[in-house]
Amino acid sequence: MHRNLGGENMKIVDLRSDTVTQPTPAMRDAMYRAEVGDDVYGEDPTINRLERMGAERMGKEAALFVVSGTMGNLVAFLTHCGRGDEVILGNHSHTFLFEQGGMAALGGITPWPIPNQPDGTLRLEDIEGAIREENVHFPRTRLVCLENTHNMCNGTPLTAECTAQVARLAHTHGLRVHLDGARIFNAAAALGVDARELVQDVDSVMFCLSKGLCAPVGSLLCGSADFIAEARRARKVLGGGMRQAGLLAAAGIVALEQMIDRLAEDHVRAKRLAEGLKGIPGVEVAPVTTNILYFWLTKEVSKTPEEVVDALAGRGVLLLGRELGRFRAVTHYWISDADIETAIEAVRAALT
Ligand code: TLP
Repeated sequence: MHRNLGGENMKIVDLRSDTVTQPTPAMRDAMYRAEVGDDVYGEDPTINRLERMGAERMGKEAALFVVSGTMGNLVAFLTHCGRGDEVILGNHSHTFLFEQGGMAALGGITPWPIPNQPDGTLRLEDIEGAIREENVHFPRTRLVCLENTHNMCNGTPLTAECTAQVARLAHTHGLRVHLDGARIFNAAAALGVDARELVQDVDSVMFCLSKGLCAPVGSLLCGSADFIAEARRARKVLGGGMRQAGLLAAAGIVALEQMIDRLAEDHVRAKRLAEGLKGIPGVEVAPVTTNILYFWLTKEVSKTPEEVVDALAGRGVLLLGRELGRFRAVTHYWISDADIETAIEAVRAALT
């Protein structure tokens, strides 16, 4: 991306998120040609195809196209739970921290946050301890929600075994499991497994097309045919019934066909960025396993995070500076090897 700053055409290295990704030329072409229809009548052939492909990729019976990851998670909560039900989730999960408490605000569902371990997992004892007994004073526990990869926990992927253990425990207690799999294909790439293995034990999974996969809009919620039929109602009441949105789904199809197999490249670049940053005095870097990298400054550095973010922006490098006291940089399709070197040098310069 280029931006015109004060007359100079500066290349911008945008590491704030993989949500900033522009659609690829193949996506724009597919959008232009997409066959469309009224999706509320189930008549958009491109959306129908994308939903079939998404379900197949997750090994589930059906899928629902929604505008965002936030909507996909909320639709899942509204479908699994009724008013007064409770959801057990991680205290650093996106669903708890960054979705406006939508489940409570719009669904009358209470979240019960339990500690996320540094690798994004939830301890089985903590889950078990949070499950409510039948008692007239208590809400009813209905659902456990996991996140893979875990955004705030260094983008760490959750293994299939870990997810299976949680699902076994939840199902034994008659609970369901929803997975916020916004970056599930990054998890699969990092672990070297098929994404189906990572989601086979959960009752529903949401994944995003509009992050590392570069589609401009959209996520897919996947689960059993019955679950998705109910979810379609929840999406509609939220105002998320779209009409000729096959224009958007067309880009999603390209995302699934062309953008998954290359995600490992983003992980390599994130690791190179980590290596480079580690060489800069005053910088500490968290372990990197996927495309999300966190770093922070040691006490010896006198600059505030805001000053550092501003200094970097002045050099054309954008990243987030206030993520629980850490900086976040996320690699994606539009970040090249050269951009990584630019970012490393910009951080070095910003700190001296
Ligand atoms: N995450 C965004 C911000 O909201 C923080 C980002 O830049 O990382 N689940 C996870 C794990 C996410 O990281 C996000 C977006 C969502 C859900 C929500 O997706 P959207 O933005 O499509 O609503």
